[in-house]
Amino acid sequence: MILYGGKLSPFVMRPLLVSRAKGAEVTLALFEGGIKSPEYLALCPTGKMPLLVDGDLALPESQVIAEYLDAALPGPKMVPDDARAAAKVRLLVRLADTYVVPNLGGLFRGRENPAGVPDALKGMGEALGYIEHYRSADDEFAFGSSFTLADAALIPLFFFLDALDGPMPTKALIAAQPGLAAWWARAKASALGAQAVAEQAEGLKAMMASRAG
Ligand SMILES: N[C@@H](CCC(=O)N[C@@H](CS)C(=O)NCC(=O)O)C(=O)O
Repeated sequence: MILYGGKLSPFVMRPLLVSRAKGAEVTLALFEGGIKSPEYLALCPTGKMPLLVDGDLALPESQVIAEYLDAALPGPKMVPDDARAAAKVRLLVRLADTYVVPNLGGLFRGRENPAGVPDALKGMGEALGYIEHYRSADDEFAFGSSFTLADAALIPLFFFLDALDGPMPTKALIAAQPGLAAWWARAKASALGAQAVAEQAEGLKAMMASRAG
């Protein structure tokens, strides 16, 4: 199995985290020729990362890959068996993808489009509020007492909320949600979270250096 993509991408880090949490880290690689090459587009017409190749299966979309790895790899299950608990895990992921991701895009594009930043900040504050609403504040992990698909989705997105802070008050948005803030402090201090954050920070530094040069 090869997972194509770079570690800075929250969508690449999501399935990578799932594989690590299951104790069976997938091989990560950059696609030779890049994600806009005809060879890549033949496997993945969206031209986005990540792409998982497992034999004759070429699977795009981070959450689909994460669910596939959960089903295909040995190790602890990333979705609880209980139907209600499973729905809550999937809800947190869906809220992240539907509300956090688009606003993160707005914040990330802030340098080129500063006019879009206030709306993105407002939207991000609301998105974090939705997640706070559906979490139990005393849950150790995003949901419940073990690492799930929800942690795998949220950790690499929250990395950017820390990283973008300064010119934009993104840490304050987290602090406004006490349960989530406590989760994030625990998540980034955990072995899996600290590794992901360090790797994304390295990726961000490399991206900034390439933009500056
Ligand atoms: N919905 C996709 C989003 C993937 C995505 O947007 N990946 C970005 C990297 S963070 C990408 O490949 N962008 C390149 C492009 O759009 O040209 C997923 O969950 O996998």
